Amino acid sequence: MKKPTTLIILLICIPIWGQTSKTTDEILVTGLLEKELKFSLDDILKYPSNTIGEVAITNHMGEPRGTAKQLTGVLVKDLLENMELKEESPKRFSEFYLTFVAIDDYKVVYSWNEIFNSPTGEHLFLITSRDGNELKDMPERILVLTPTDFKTGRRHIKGLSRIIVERVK
Ligand SMILES: Nc1nc2c(c(=O)[nH]1)N[C@H]1C(S)=C(S)[C@@H](COP(=O)(O)O)O[C@H]1N2
Ligand SMILES: [Mo]
Repeated sequence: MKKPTTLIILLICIPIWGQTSKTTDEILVTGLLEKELKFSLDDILKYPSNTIGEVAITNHMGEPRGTAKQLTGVLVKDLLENMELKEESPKRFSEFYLTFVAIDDYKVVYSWNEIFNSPTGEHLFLITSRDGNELKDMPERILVLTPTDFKTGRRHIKGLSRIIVERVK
């Protein structure tokens, strides 16, 4: 009886352990850019910090998944302020979109306009502290969150690893 019980516990625990251990320590910004950008945890902390407070995380059904507390964050648009798109005409910046890719390949798309030319950009954060943990101690790092979303879980990106800049065909 002992062995199967141990096996069952292991089978339950291994996937949970796997999910929570996928953190990242830097972000690479690549794609249709004049120059690639790279940000370490220390680089992120150099940008202006914003107090966010509490955000309820809801899944795609709108069901509560928990509350993220004591949040502070850096705006993605501040971080990417000096990003230079490979495009001469500002008019055509509207063709660009940024794919945020997590370490487990979870992906979320933001358009260039959404980030740099809409109220959403004022609420698109890289979280720099959560639940009393500073960035380097956050189990979800590097975490992206847009508190103004209706279903906040969808763009609650844990373990952000890359931002890929592309344009529509
Ligand atoms: N890296 C990564 N982030 C992710 C996901 C994922 O599979 N991988 N799932 C998303 C979905 S669909 C939801 S609803 C929320 C749930 O947040 P939680 O896992 O902290 O409860 O995380 C989001 N962030
Ligand atoms: Mo979800």
